[in-house]
Amino acid sequence: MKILVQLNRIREEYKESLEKVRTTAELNDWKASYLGKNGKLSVILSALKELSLEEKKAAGSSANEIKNEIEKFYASYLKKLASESYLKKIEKIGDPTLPSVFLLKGHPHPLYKTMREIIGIFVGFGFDIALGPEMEDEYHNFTALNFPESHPAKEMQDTFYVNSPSGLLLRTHTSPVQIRVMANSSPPLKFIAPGRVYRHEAVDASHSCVFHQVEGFCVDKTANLSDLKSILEIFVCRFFKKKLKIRFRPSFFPFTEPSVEVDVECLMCGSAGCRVCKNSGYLEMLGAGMVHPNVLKNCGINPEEFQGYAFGLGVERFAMLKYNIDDMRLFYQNDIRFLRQF
Ligand code: FA5
Repeated sequence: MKILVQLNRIREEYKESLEKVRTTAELNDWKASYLGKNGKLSVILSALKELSLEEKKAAGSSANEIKNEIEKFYASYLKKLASESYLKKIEKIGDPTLPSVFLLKGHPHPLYKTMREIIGIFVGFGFDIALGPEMEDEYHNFTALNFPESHPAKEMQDTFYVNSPSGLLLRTHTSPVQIRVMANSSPPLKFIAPGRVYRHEAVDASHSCVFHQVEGFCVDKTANLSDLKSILEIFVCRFFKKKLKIRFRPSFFPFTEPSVEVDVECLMCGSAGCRVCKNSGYLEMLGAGMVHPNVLKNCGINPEEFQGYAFGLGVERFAMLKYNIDDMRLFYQNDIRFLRQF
């Protein structure tokens, strides 16, 4: 019987053709080529009606057997393909049932932490916060701050000029923010100005060419040197959470008169002398003084009526002393073994 021969051929062939199937789409095509509307088996099944009852019985049962086998193979192959594609995905992403890899959690940089702490203490003392640009002009960075034309800080060796003819430069300190605030508002004023500053100078354990300062200034009718001294003493005590030896040294800044430099005992060596404090037992932490009358005048404030104090502290130096870091360069090297300790 011709139909039985055809059925036998299908039976021999469908498993072989299944071996070539690689994807679900190919598997669907494979099934359709036998059981689809015009599939090989469907065509045979529709021709059964032409046969005698006996022949119909024999061919029909054989055709149904083949149909069931194809359905069974289809279902199990579909499962196999699905699990293969799952395994491929797993290979790509790794086994999700394994314990997770230890992921480092980020945290604030020690300088940022120090800056935040310093700001917090001064805000607690009633200081507002002002910000200024890092790219400044000569007027705000030097002239209005009473720097004489020939001051060495204005030399190219000390200042990074952005574009010399236009007089733009990277600010060498946060003091220009004093000018910007005083020129735009009237006393009483009590501000801090945190930020990054730049100096064209040699880098060593306690000097960087990019570092951070927090400027502070207070202008009103009575602000005086004694207020400045107590504010700084209380600040140092709060920041280090203990009373440290502080030294006020007479100094010079064009924008303050009188001027002082404030040193704090070196905790690195317990004041015995080390490379960080250059064997002096003290670390220079900030500059300060009473705002020079010329600076007030430059900002339209009458020095006969108002007076004020100002200071500018080095954030890196405070962080070094607090965390016992003997080299400032560690802050900028992004060595995870260092940063992880904070
Ligand atoms: C000034 O910059 C003044 N503008 C500070 C000031 C403000 C004085 C208001 C009076 C009134 P000085 O150059 O000393 O001053 O720097 C202030 C502090 O910044 C220093 O005490 C030190 O802590 C820090 N500092 C200075 N140079 C560097 C540097 N190269 N690297 C890191 N920190 C520095």
